[in-house]
Amino acid sequence: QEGYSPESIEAKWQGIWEERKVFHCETDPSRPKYYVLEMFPYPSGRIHIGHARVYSIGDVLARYKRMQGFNVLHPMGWDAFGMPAENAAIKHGVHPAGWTFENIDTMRVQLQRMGYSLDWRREVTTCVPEYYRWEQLFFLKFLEKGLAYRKQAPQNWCETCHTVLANEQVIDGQCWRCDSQVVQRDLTQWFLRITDYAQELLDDLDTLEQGWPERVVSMQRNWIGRSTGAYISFDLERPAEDGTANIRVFTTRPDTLFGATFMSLAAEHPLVEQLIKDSPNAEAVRAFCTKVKNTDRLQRGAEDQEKEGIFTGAYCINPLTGRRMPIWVANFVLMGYGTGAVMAVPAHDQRDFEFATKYDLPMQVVIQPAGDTLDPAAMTAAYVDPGVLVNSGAFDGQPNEEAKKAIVEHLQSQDKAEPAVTWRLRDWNISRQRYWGAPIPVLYCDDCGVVPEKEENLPVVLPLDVKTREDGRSPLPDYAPFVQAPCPRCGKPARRETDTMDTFVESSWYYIRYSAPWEHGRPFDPEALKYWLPVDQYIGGVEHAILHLLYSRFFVKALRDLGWLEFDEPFKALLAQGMVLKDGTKMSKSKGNVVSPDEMTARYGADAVRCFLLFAAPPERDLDWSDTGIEGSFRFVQRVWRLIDELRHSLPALSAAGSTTADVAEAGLPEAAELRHKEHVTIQKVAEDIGEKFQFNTAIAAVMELVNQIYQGKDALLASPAGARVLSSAVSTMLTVLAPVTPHLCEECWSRLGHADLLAAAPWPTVDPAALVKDAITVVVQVNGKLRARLDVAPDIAEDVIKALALAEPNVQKHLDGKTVQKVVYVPGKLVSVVVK
Ligand code: ANZ
Ligand code: ZN
Repeated sequence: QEGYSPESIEAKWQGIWEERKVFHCETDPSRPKYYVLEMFPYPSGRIHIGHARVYSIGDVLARYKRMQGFNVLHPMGWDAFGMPAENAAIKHGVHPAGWTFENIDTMRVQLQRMGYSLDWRREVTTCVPEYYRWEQLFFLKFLEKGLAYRKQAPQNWCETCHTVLANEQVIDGQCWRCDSQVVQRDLTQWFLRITDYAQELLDDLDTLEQGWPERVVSMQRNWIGRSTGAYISFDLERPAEDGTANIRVFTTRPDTLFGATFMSLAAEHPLVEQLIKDSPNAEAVRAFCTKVKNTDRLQRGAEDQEKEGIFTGAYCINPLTGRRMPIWVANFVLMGYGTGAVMAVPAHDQRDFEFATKYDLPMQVVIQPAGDTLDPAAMTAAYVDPGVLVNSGAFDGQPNEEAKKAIVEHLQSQDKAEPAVTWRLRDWNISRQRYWGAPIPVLYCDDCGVVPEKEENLPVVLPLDVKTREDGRSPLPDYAPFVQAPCPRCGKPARRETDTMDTFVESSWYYIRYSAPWEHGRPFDPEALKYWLPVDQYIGGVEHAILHLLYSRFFVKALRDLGWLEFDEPFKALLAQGMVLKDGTKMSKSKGNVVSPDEMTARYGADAVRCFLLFAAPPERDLDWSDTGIEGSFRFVQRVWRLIDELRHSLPALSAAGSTTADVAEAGLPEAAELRHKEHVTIQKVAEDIGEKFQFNTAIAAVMELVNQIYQGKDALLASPAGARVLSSAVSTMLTVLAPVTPHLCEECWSRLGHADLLAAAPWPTVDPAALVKDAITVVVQVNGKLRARLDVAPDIAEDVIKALALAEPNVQKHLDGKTVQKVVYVPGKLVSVVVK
């Protein structure tokens, strides 16, 4: 008897798999491909248990699909640029590059210890010039096409990180990385015109609904935020000093125009200064605007913020009622959306309602719910639902949806309105004032202005021989060997751009590079790309539901339009896995509840850890790490080990097809029929659970049941050669279907049973449909009265099903050849009779 020692068997099989290149894959259009990808890790130092979970999920799928005959691409790489490297470097006095590469080396070994079936030849590291040179090339192409541009705009600025943040990186007014308060600063930055693709990004979500979680699709829809409505012009009572004669608003509710009783402007609206020029109140208005500008944008957009405003002293005219509307500045109106001006309809918009109530502004009901009368004096909230128009002149009585169109058309004839669509999506600011990133390949020349670097001069290499600064500011602007470079156009001394790209640029296309990462002269090998892409199954955290996925989708569309590729969407299907918690809370160093995969693997082996991570919860759910849970998985793994240890000298060798119904009949034991039945039910269930439902937990549970049944039946079955064959088949099947979960254990057991082939490269077992039926009956098939086949079927099989099965039998087919079937009769439970001529 030999004890289970995961350390030695796991290392042994990892070595053999590597040596025999089992997980290497090649472009091969003659075979069906399957590309499974987990979001690549940031090389932060060590693999944590959350990584181990997502990579275990991906690995089960990869191994399963391989056994199903797919040519599987399962690669790994490193999202290696970014701020933590710089911060760690500052803290520990090391270079970001050194820190990053050391971490990568550590983490690679950790991943290898988990036994993931990865093609390591395809490893991609984003911080090396061989990688980022291509995104510099994409940038130049984008620039040429107007998809990249430079503009000055108020930006989210993090004082702690010394850099701008994309809107997506500001969470509740705070930096997503360091949680410090974000402030607004005017800066000139590089942008990618993702808004050019807003409509397509929205439309194509329909094609993703099948494979993506519903909530991710709807988060993307909201983020893109298409609104249909109209621009409407309001004449100023007195034209402003600079000649401005009207205010344009964007509204989604032109049907409420008769109820617009005042106007709200954003604090940044250029008209404000014009309107208050001669007002005695000018200083107070300016002070208010300054205060508002300094509160961050997200808070200003928030529903629950206290509404505040100030009257400018000026008026405009409602184009339908002809009434004067006081013009206010309001803190909840944003300059970056619509026109920065809002026609306020307090009876039907909640923010306007609160504002009007606070400042005692007039309210007019113009939409009435069917069969009811709203009393403005009694309203405690705006009425925002559909209804019919009232107090709206000629439009009275119209359903409000119809009135939207009618009112815009009416004003359109006077040039006072036009239908419009607006988007919440903003262009993507990719400039970062940080060192550890891919340089943006442009220069500034006194004579030529902004000049793109020449393609043949790429890559613009990030210098590694600089010292990072204590205060976190980028050392690049002060590093002459980098900054000083000749103008690519006129050759005179020019200055290089010292901003680097947002790291989300790297992660927007790494999955394409995996298809042929060794390409030197070009970013992609078109043939490899055509074969492997798009990704069939992407797996990662829901925290990337907006940022990374939207940017990647944009990149694919933009690269497609540049002629680099031919598909429209990067990820056909997406699985958003839950977190790993400890005692119901997130693991964190400060709580001291961090579970390290290394420690667990050292104690229980990678197989038990994988098994637990897959068994403890379905993938989308959060998983609670528990010591009793991992102990349980460890016991199961050992139970399998002991079973094989006990049986390995008594099990007969079998053909790949396993046991047969004849074996069951010959053994003549209920245990034989039951075990063979269980064996095949398990093959089917595990395939469904892994391949279709992603319920790895129930797949493992099914194998556990099979193991139990093997234990129960083994002694009786070993008593006869036919029984032993049934047992042997069930044991082999059990190891095969468990192999994606605990690959080393199964491989070792497999070889101890005398198999010479590798389980990692073995095919998935075939289900015998007859074995799925408990208590099968045998029905004979006759053609013109002669016995031609036997069918093992369920007693209650439907007549049309058994007739079809009978006709499909190869031997029946043979006797039908060239003849016409005249009659097929089923005598239930006994016979299918086919008459041919
Ligand atoms: C009048 C009105 C009446 C509105 C009503 C709504 C309800 P979505 O759907 O998100 O696109 N709005 C327009 N520009 C704005 C800005 N820069 N800052 C804040 N709010 C702004 O929202 C469109 C609505 O948001 C517009 O329709 C406008 O208010 C407001 F019963 O116009 B509405
Ligand atoms: Zn120049």
